[in-house]
Amino acid sequence: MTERTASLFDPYRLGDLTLPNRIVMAPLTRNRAAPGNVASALTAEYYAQRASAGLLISEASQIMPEGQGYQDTPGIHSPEQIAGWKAVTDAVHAAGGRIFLQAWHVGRISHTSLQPGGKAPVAPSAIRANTKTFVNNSFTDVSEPRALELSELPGIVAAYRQAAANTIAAGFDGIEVHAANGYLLDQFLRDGANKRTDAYGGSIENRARLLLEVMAAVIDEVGAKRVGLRISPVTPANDLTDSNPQALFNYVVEKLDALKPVYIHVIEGATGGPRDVAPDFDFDALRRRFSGTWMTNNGYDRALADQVLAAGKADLVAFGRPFIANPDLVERLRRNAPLNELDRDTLYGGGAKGYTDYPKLGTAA
Ligand code: 8OZ
Repeated sequence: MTERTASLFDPYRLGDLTLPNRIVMAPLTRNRAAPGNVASALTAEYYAQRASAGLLISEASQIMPEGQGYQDTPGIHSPEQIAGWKAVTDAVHAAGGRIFLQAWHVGRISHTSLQPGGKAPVAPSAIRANTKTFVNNSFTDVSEPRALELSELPGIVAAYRQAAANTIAAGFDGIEVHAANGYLLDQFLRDGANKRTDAYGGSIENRARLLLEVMAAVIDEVGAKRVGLRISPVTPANDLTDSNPQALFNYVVEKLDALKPVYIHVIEGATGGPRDVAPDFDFDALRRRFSGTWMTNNGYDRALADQVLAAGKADLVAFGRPFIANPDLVERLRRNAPLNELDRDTLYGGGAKGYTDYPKLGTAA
């Protein structure tokens, strides 16, 4: 018998879920939450339109008020937010799909105008990032953060645990912990942003401590089969640097393997940008350290996805921007059909335009 290599269109068993294909919709920030940072009926329609993906991952959603860094991003901490998301997950399930929530704390990538009481955003250390966020309808420099006290860290872990419980209460199939792109958990990991001298700073073991505690708490709360993780080992996003990302992420992935999250989702390269920003970084070294599902992302098209699946370098492939403009991306990839073009002016904020109005194949534009 000849063995056929995996295809994007083969089903895949992820924990207790059967995905009809290997195509994942990556988390995509769209800044369209209703007042109270609640996912709206339009958001339910948007995700339901994309339910043919093997798995949908929601846009990043703050686990607590302090975790917000951009205007109009949804949360997963209030009863209204849980109810808003429940309507989304119901719509996705009715359309035959599966959806994880991406749980987010921005740390220092925020602005005082979004923080409770107008206070400083929180971070591992009081070091401002040289980057901008989107508040009051304009791009604005992020605020100077304050360093979290050691005594506050159990509260951060508890907020992730509560967010995981809320995620399941909202009907999601699982939760993805966002440890990528220079946000709070990534800030703790990296020595460019983490200058702490306590048990959460200094050595790689110490810098990885908060992430590993969060993962252990979330897994304890909802079960490892419903918990994934996103990392971006080499991205320069949000002004975050590290002296030795290979050693750091080799350690992180090795430790995570013992916790058995259902997947690790890796952004290969600069988020939304070049895949080859760090040509010497060995992503295979990470994969070798993890026995669970390996999900890759960043700049994929069908040819590249076919190639990594055939080579056994990934189990699932996440597509980001192509899913914004192509609700039926799965069918278009299957047929090698042309893709709709992305309208960059409607990426962040606004209403249905550039959100729920991209045409499917065979329907009028
Ligand atoms: C784009 C705009 C704002 C936030 C990320 C959550 O990079 C984001 C994000 C992306 O992970």
